[in-house]
Amino acid sequence: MLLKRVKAKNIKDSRSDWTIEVSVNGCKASSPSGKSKGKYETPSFRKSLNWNIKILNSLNFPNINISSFNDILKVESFLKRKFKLKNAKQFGANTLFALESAVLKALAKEKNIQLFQLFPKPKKIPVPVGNAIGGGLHSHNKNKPIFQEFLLIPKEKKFKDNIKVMDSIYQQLKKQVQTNEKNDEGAWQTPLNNEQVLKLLSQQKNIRVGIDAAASSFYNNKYYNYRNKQLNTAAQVSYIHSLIKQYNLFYIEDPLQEEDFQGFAKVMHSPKHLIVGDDLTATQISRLKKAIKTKSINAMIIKPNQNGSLIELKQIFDICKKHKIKTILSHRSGETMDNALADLAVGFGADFIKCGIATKWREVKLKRLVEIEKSLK
Ligand code: 2PG
Ligand code: MG
Repeated sequence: MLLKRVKAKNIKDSRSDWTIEVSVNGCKASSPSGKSKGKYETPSFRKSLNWNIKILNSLNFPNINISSFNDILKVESFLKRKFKLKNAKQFGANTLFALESAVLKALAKEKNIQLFQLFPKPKKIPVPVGNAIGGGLHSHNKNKPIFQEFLLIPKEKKFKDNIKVMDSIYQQLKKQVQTNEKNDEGAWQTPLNNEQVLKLLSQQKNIRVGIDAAASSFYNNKYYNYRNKQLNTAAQVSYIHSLIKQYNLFYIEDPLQEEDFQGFAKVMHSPKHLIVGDDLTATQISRLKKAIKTKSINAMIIKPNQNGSLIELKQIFDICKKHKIKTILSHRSGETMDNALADLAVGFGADFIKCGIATKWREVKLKRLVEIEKSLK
């Protein structure tokens, strides 16, 4: 396939913020955007959204022949040469990710196969990690839990059944959280505090419980700031340990702030619990390598638009597999209607996918996985 007709425009995401949509040979792809952004994320755009759109629309791509996933490297090399970049990511993570996904969609279309089939032997369907109740930066009510996400991780065999379980618990929770407002990711907003929410969740049947503390968002001047208490690092580590024990937490994302590899290592205590890096690792190879060296995590959030390069994303999956780090491919809090995340999760062989439970932007990804699961049989 020759890379022709590359166009870009701005579209609104689920938060009504502007983001980029790229089309290649008529196939469209877009990038989401985050709010609780990691300090080490690749910047979304080179100069600005509008600059990237203008440049893409005026760029003459030479004859780049794409016949496999790895050929997107040719697109990266072209951008590097053209804009004198050390790394194609400097073109802007959101732009690069949208461009590369659009290239892959166009290639799949030309080959008359589905996006996930561009990858070797795609077989495994990831387990969903669903945000049921929210607090932190994604929620807009006055009294809210400090932790950003309270997550449901079902344990049925089939993806289709997993989302049924998630959905029914999500609906039941609506009655118990004292509000029916949804936050940025479609999770219920609530005036309850961390422990009250965890208590509710630990009473649910057939489900594992998780949190994304997003601890950088309430860390200030060496203290973790809660409604009625301030904790130093040592106290935060014991607090997290006590929550793991009391509420039988299976999944704990960003329990400490994004610089604290040592703190994460102290939280790690049993392979039965996933200690997940998100802001800590920021989908960067160098951060992942450091986390491996310091034994800080046994699972990693991977957000395509936090890096930009799908080639690097593949390397990240490979490193994780080699070091037995579980992988969680993840959406952002500001999402688009693009469902490529589902195909990428299957293609890369992700262990989990975090893409919410409710609202149309999240549902398109879940539905796509149900479709893929059916077609794999
Ligand atoms: C997170 C993400 C997605 P954001 O912290 O895991 O849930 O949030 O996209 O705002 O960075
Ligand atoms: Mg997170």
